Amino acid sequence: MQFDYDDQNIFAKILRGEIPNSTVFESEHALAFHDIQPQAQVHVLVIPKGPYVSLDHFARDASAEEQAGFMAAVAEVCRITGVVDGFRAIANTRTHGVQDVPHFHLHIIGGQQLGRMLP
Ligand code: D5M
Repeated sequence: MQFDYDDQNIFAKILRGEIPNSTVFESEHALAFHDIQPQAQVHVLVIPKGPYVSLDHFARDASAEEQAGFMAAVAEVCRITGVVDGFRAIANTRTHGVQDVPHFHLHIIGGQQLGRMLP
């Protein structure tokens, strides 16, 4: 599978500081910020700083250090947002997964009781 990264996507612009974001947590390898269209009381996006299009791209090509840094950021977001009663983590991927922004991002959604997901 060929992954072609478009560096004009909106999250690439956020990473370059070209457009603002509401940062929750930042580290060497990851940035987490509030989703602009929140679907629940907590809705944070965690993105790697590297140029990865999707979860499968990141899982295949990111270094162990980048992957560990990303997962550490997820843990920090969970701690900061206080989702002790649970949350949902979603990585919409390509067309069937209805991915709008072609830079890998994990939605962390919670802060309230969620409904069951349908396909
Ligand atoms: O959804 C992409 C998500 O990214 C969607 O929930 C809106 C959010 N979004 C889009 N632009 C911004 C900015 N500028 N700040 C914060 N959040 C944003 P997906 O279908 O998973 O690709």
